[in-house]
Amino acid sequence: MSNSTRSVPARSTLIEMYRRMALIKLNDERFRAVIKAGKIVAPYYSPRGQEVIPAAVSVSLSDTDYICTIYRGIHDMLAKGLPVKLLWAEIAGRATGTCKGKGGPMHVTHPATGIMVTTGVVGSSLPIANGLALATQIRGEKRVTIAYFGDGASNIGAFHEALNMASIWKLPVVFVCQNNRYGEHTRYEVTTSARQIADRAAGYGMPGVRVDGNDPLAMHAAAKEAIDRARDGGGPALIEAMTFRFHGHVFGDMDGYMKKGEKEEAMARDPVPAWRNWLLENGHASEGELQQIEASIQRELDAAVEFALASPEPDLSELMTDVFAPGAAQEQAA
Ligand SMILES: Cc1ncc(C[n+]2csc(CCOP(=O)(O)OP(=O)(O)O)c2C)c(N)n1
Ligand SMILES: [Mg+2]
Repeated sequence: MSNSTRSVPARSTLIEMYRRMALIKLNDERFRAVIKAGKIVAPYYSPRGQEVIPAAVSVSLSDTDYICTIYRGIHDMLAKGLPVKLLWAEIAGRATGTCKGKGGPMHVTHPATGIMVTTGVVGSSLPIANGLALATQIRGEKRVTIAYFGDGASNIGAFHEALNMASIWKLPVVFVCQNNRYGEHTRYEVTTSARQIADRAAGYGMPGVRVDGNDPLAMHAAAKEAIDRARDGGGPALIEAMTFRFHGHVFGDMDGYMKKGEKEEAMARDPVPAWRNWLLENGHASEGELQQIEASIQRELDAAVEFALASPEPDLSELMTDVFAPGAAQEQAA
């Protein structure tokens, strides 16, 4: 990392990127421990290894900017500022969660922090992001929308349609592809015709860049440039962020389809301790300061787990609420 010659952001930004990365890593470790202990039963798509991408993107966003993400999106949500307690309660299916426990891990939404949709339908975050961006454009707001998705999703029709439309209408949306080299159990090369997904941007008349998604400085610079341009009316961009997932597709995945040693090699280059070391070696942070950040995250996680497990499940009377917009249920019934 960080042979990058780009200008280094303010110290507070460097530390904030670390805080968000550490939160994602420690949250993931806690999550896997709690699932293993049988305290929560939920499908879990670990984002471990992909921490840098949303940490570096979201420090250039505000609460009022939007993100759309996917089932492997807990890192995107935490980096955007989703309260940890509400996330845990939602994933545990409790009434105190972001969606009253009725969305679960694949459908977390929290508009107060700009988390507008989480989807299990591959590729569907992109057209939804366009819709949000179009609304902000019509209202004359200076908000930016980020569409997070995977490498596999770039082969779905919705990707191509969404990029075309965003370009034509100059929508303030940044498409962030997290290329972790696999879609479920299939390698990138087996399914994807393009040498680089970033190259596909040219077909839709927008800037496209491939960046090392595990290098916080490179990722931050690419994201900031695209976000600033979109906010200033310059239209959309595609960022292909290269990364690797550490724990297979879904919790319990045995990784038998992976190249031997590939995962171990990626894990040895874990971007979170690498960034921590970089901050220390370059005098941007002290050991004590980073330890304090980590301890504070652990306390927040303790409280979140306790809150989620102590919260009630949604009442049966909630079954049909929040399903239709107000008034629509009656119209449907009529
Ligand atoms: C429309 C659609 N087709 C297929 C699937 C099944 N499916 C779930 S995850 C996945 C792989 C997606 O890979 P990628 O976009 O690279 O995201 P990653 O899981 O690697 O983050 C597929 C094909 C789905 N959920 N939705
Ligand atoms: Mg993938």
